Amino acid sequence: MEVGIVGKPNVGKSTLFNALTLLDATMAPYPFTTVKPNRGVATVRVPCPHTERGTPCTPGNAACRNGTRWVPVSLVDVAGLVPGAHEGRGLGNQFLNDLSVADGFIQVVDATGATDAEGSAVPPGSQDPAAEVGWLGDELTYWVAGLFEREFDRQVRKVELEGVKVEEFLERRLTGLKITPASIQIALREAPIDRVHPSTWTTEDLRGLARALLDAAKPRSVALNKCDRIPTERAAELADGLAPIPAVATSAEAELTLRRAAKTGLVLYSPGDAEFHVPDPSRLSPAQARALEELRALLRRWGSTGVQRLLESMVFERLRQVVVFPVEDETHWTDSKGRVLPDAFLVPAGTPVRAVAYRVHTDLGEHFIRAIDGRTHRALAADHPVDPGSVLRIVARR
Ligand SMILES: Nc1nc2c(ncn2[C@@H]2O[C@H](COP(=O)(O)OP(=O)(O)OP(=O)(O)O)[C@@H](O)[C@H]2O)c(=O)[nH]1
Ligand SMILES: [Mg+2]
Repeated sequence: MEVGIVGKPNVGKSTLFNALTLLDATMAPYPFTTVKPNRGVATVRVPCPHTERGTPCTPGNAACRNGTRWVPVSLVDVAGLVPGAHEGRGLGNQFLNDLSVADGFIQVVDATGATDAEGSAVPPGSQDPAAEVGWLGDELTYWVAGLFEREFDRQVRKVELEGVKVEEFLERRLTGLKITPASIQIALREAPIDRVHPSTWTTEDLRGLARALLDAAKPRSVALNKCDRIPTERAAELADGLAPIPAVATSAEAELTLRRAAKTGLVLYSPGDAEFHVPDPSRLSPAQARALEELRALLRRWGSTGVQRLLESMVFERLRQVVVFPVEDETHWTDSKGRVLPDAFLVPAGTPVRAVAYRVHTDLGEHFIRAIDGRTHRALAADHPVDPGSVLRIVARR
C-alpha cells in the first residue's frame, strides 16, 4: 500500500510528508525544492484487539499506544507538477513514474490562494485552488495516456490481426501501474471507445480511457493546506466546490511542529488529537509558549490539524483497506515465539483469506489449507473475504 503526495510546487507536499513520517525531506518557500522522490512510512490508527482480552500485545511492525495500533502505510512525495508538464514544462512529468505503484493520491493545494500555478508567491486569494485540482487531473491523465502511446501501432495490430483482447493489451501496457483487471473493465465500460478497432483511437479517445482508468483505480483526495491562514467558512466553501473529490482542511506545518515537539517531550500529543498537553511549562521559551498557544487556538478552531484524518480517510474510505492481525496460535493470539498480536497490516476490504496468506508469506499462500478466525474459532475457506480487524491463523501444509 502506497499513497502518493502530488500537487503544484511550493504548496506544502514535503511538509505534509515530513509531518506524517517524521522524516527530514527538504522544505522551502520556493518552487521545485523537491526533485528526487522522498519515500517513507506513515501510520493509520485502528483499535488493537488486545483490549478485548486484557493481555498486552507485543507489537512488531505496528506500535500500540493506549489500545490503538498504528499500522504502517508507505508514502511517496514527488516534485511539483505544473500545467503543461506533459509537454516538458517545469520538471516535465517523467518523475510521475515515481508514483507508478501508488494506490491513491493526496493532492496538496494552497488553500490561501497565495501560490500561482508555477509555485511562485502571489497575493493571498488571487488563485483558485479548484482550478489546480482540475489541471492536475489533466496532467495525470496525459501521463497515463502517454504510457499507451509507446509502440502503440505495433501493439494495436496485434489486437486487430491476432485477436488479442483489448483488456489484455491494456493490462500489458499498464503493468507497473498497479491497475487491476477489474479497474480496466470498469474503465472500458465508462470510456466511449471502439474496443475492437484500437487503431481508430484518437488522442482524445486515449485520454478519455486514461481518465477513466485513473478514476477507477487511483482515488484522489485533496489537502486544503495552510488552513492556519484561512477562515473555516472558506475551507467549507472550497470543499463544496471540489465535490465529489473529497477535501480536508490541513495544516501540515502545525502537525509537523506538534509531532516534533511531542518527539522531544515538550508536549504530549497524539496525531489526530484535538488537543495537546504541556507536561512542564517551565521548559518552554517565551517564543515556544506563544507558538503553542497559537497551535492550541488552531486545534480549537479546526478540531485537529486535519493531517491524520486526511490520510485515514484516504486509506480506509477511498482505498477501502482493512487491517488483519495474523497469528500462529488462534487461542492465545501469538506467533511461534509467543508474541501476542505481533503484526498488523492493511489489505483491501473483501480480500479472500488465501490472498491474505500470500501476503504473510508466499509459502503460506501456496500451501494454504484453511484459515481460522481467532474470535469465533471458525474455519474459513480460501475464498472467504477477510473481516476488518480479523485475528487470523493460517493453516498450511508443511
Ligand atoms: N502557513 C503554512 N505554511 C505551510 C504549511 N505547509 C507548508 N507550508 C510552507 O510552504 C512552503 C513550501 O513547503 P514545501 O513542503 O517545501 O512545499 P512542496 O509542495 O514540497 O514544494 P516543492 O517541493 O518545491 O514542490 C514552506 O515555506 C512551508 O513552510 C502550512 O500548513 N501552513
Ligand atoms: Mg517538496
